[in-house]
Amino acid sequence: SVNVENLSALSAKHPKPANTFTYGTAGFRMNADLLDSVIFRTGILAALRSKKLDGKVIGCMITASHNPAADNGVKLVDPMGEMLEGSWEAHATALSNAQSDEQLVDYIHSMVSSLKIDLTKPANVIIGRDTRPSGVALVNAFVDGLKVLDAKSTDYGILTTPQLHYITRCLNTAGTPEAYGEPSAEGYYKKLAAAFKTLVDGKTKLSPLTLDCANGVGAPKFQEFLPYLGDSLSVKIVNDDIDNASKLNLNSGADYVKTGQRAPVGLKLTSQDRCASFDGDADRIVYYYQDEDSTFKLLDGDKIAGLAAMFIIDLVKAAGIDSIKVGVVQTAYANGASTQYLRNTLNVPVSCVPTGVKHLHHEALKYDVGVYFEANGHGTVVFSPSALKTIYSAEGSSPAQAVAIRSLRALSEVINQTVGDAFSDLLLVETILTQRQWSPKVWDQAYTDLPNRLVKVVVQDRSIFKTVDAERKLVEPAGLQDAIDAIVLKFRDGRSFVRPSGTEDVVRVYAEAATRSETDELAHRIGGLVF
Ligand code: NG1
Ligand code: ZN
Repeated sequence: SVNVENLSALSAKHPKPANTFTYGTAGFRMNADLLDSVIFRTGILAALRSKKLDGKVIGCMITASHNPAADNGVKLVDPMGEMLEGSWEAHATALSNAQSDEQLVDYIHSMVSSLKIDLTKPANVIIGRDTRPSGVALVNAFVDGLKVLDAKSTDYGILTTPQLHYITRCLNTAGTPEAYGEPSAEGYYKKLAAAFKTLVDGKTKLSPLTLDCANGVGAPKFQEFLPYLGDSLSVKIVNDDIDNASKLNLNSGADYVKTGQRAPVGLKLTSQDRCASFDGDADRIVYYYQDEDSTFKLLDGDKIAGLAAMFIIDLVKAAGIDSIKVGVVQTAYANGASTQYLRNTLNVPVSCVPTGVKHLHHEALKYDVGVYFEANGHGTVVFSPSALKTIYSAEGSSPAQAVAIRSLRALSEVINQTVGDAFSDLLLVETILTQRQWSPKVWDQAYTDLPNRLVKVVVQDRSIFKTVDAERKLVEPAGLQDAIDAIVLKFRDGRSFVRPSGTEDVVRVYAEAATRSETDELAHRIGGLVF
């Protein structure tokens, strides 16, 4: 059983405030001042998780992604680089809310017995954090949590979220046939750069990409990455001021660009220039450019998914291995025009799942090659073991087939298969645009987005909103969905849904329709129903 004296001594350093906490879609995330006890207790949970999995390495990332500089957060990563198993989220929540050391010990013991955790097993945990100043103290709180159960920890310092996922998987697969790479940031750079160079080898280089790093961890890390890419890619980094903490995500970054459908500060858009924005922990990316008539054009996660699916389908055909079936996974926030394009033009199966990467990732694993993206730019591509086997054993019966097979192999290496990764997704998009010699405008021509609007509505209690059908329909409060349906019917190409956010204390209203003004009116009217 747990050494209670040891626990009490450590716990006394991390007293719990009166607040109630929830481990949500993105782990725990809130103002950093509230996080000390939560992160200490998440350390205890990480140690339990590792012991449960026979000492496998568990990852811990301290970040609040696109949220303001004053926030921070924590999420745990399972051994293969995936999000913490869903059923453990409730344990995280319960531990964080225990009112006393006694309750804490009781809960740990109840987990030990119900989950059959052998406390004598070793525990190994690795830690990464973004550039937030609050990160250092929170790492210390987490390490204190690990000490409760004598877990071994390695602090990797500042990393992007996807790098932490990558390293976790590398450590757990080392020396096995599934070995994923060298477990370090350097190993990550080498792997991605080598694959990218293979993919663009012999092709005419594109004009430079302007990259907004949201004054976050993506800036120093992409800078660190550039030498590995050599002259295969030219990138001009903007918004790279990580020394002024308050500038993090401020009027910049993927979330700002996607939500506001406008360019970030610190970046001058000129006609046809290719630009991209990372979010604060570099797991999301969106592209954009300015049209001849000076309109801002967004190439979001849906556009990236369409581009990637198109390219992979062509490549699989060119390689002569079209037994490999490609599928795409979206959420309800995907633009209706993108779903139409995927289904009707590319003829790929499309699934819709609830918000949250774990749902998308899980569903994507059902395809040979599963492309998944949230509209906000978080996503990746996963290759099933059997698809990888086919790709690595195929030889091709013509030089053209051999070239396509080589590209597919490199593509599976350039893509971070553990989680959505802005660096890796950037290289994926740059690969496709280079191979096709496409401008962003040509990419954009695949389909035209329906005008859309996403609004936040502050309500008294968002827990009364209950959804079904991948969050597209409300079952509670009673009658509300009928009222929504009646309004939507009146709008051409109208679609709207309402769901409680999993990360903020708001209800989100999404609307799309044939024109901008109809969309705005639809969003306004549905918002009025909720309020
Ligand atoms: P919530 O707050 O549950 O809508 C938001 C994003 C998700 C996802 C999570 C995790 C939207 C509409 N929602 O979830 O896509 O990224 O945060 O960060 O963008
Ligand atoms: Zn993020």
